[in-house]
Amino acid sequence: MNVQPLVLNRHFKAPPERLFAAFTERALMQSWYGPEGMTVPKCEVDARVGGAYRVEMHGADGDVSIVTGVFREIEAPRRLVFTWGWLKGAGRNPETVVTLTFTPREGGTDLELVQTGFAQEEFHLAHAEGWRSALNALESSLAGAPKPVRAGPVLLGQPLSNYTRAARMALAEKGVAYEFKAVQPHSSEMRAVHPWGRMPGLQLGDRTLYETSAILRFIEEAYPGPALMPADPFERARVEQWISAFNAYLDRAFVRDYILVHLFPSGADGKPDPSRIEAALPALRLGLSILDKGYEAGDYLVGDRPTLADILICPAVAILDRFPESADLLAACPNVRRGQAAMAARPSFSATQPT
Ligand SMILES: N[C@@H](CCC(=O)N[C@@H](CS)C(=O)NCC(=O)O)C(=O)O
Repeated sequence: MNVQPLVLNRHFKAPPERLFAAFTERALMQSWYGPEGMTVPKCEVDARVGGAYRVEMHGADGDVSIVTGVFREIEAPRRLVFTWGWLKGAGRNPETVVTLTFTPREGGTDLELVQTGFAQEEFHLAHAEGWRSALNALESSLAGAPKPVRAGPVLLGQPLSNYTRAARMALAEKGVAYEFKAVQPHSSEMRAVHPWGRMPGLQLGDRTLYETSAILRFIEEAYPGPALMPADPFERARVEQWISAFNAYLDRAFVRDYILVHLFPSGADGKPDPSRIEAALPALRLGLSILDKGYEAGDYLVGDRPTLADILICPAVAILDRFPESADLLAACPNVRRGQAAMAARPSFSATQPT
């Protein structure tokens, strides 16, 4: 089907150089790109012929659209041609081509925008609507009222906390730019996000989330990047099964009743209380043996790539390696060690290593 090109003309009270820069410089692009109401927390641009750009636009509901392309022609400040494709959001239209012409007139600039290559009429209409709104935003930005750059997510917690590390790993796996604030549990900052004062908590502008499994699911669904949940319903349920089992049984057996006894020793001479260690071993042994069976012959608990289950569990297992009784038990769990090695090789694991 032959869909007409989209042609928009608009006059701006700004010189061509300034307008040209609004399409080629990162900070300026963040100040207006995308329809009104959307913000641009992340933008990368390499304004050379053959160079790429990638703009991540966030809506008020947390919906994310990502547009990306490559510069084909750059004649500053008169003409700019770039490809335009959606990685996320705005349907599945194949890549289109945008040509911008900047003509000086009466101290300002006439901008002509031509976009070609629409596969369907509905994409032409959606882009016409989107560009009209975006050009309104550009006009406001040039007049000194840039879009607020909504802050990216902020994760609160402690680096050594296994739950905090799991949330950080999920953010890293998705390539999400986020701020990490190391705050103490039960501090006023932590309580502002988590009513029980536990770690971690996630701040999204003025909205907050707590409970690691909720945070992990949000990260999986709200951000692009590799899927951390399988597509198959049964496999998804198996991931949920491991998440639930970790929260209900393994975290207690591994972390609360054993690791914390080592990390916060209450015995004589500042050593871990041997009776508490002894008491923790049966549940630790049982948990590890169940986990060991769970891997079967694979590197991951479910399927052939990491899921939220591996991400949730691996930070706790990583700490088990540090203490004598658990290290001995781990030595007898080849599948857990293999799974752990697969996770430890990931950049998300090294990037979140507690120091
Ligand atoms: N159910 C919570 C558990 C969070 C949790 O227990 N976090 C630990 C750190 S790994 C914590 O805040 N400990 C401090 C405390 O218990 O006072 C979740 O899944 O996020």
